[in-house]
Amino acid sequence: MEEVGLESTFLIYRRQFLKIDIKNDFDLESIMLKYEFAKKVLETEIEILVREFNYNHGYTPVEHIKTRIKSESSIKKKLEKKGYTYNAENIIKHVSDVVGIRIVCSFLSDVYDLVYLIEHSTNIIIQKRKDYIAHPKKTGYSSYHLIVLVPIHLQEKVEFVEAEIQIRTMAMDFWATLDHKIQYKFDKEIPIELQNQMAEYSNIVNELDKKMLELNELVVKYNQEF
Ligand code: 0O2
Repeated sequence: MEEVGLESTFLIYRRQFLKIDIKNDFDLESIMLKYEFAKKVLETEIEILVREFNYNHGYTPVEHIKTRIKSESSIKKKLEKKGYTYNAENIIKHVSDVVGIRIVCSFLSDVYDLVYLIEHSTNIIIQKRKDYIAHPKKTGYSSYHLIVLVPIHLQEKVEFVEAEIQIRTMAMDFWATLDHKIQYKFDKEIPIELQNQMAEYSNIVNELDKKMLELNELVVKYNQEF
């Protein structure tokens, strides 16, 4: 008899669930509830991946994690910007970051370790990736984004809910947090000279990340030799 390993069992399980349509329920209250469930599932899944990594390597690649559900006003703003009215169907179709999780790491290499862990998770399905570290945005913004599907096990069915995972270093987080604050201070477009300054400072942040990574590699080497 052919032996079915745990890994292949999970793959079959995943393929079956993928046939389920997640976009068949357009009631606002119920979809917001599903986003709440997806947030909990994603938090737990990421925590398990990180703790398992820590157990296997004796090192945690994560400094801190923050999760949030996008506020109603931010969802409205995003839909308006894209030219859609605020309703459940448009939220599901056009807002991929109602559930957001931000993972902040110490070193650049940790960011890619986290991406690898998530890519190999049997529970999280990657839909889209945006590597703003290899290709920073014009603003100077750097981060690794994954748009994923998270399974939520309801009473009679399993549904897949979209979420955004942002993975970045502490230095990138420092820049992005201040940039976000500056953006909020302006109703209109940010003056071009400030935009240029922020873009220039992001280069400094990226250089610092590279230097800190090199320093960490030296620390590891030093510890191995002595
Ligand atoms: P908030 O308030 O942080 O949630 P999409 O989500 O793909 O439909 P978009 O805007 O093209 O739309 O996606 P993108 O560019 O990948 O950005 C998604 C999120 O990345 C943003 O969400 C921000 O959190 C962050 N981000 C992107 N660009 C910048 C930037 O220049 N500066 C800062 N500080 N953050 C950025 P929201 O919904 O725009 O904002």
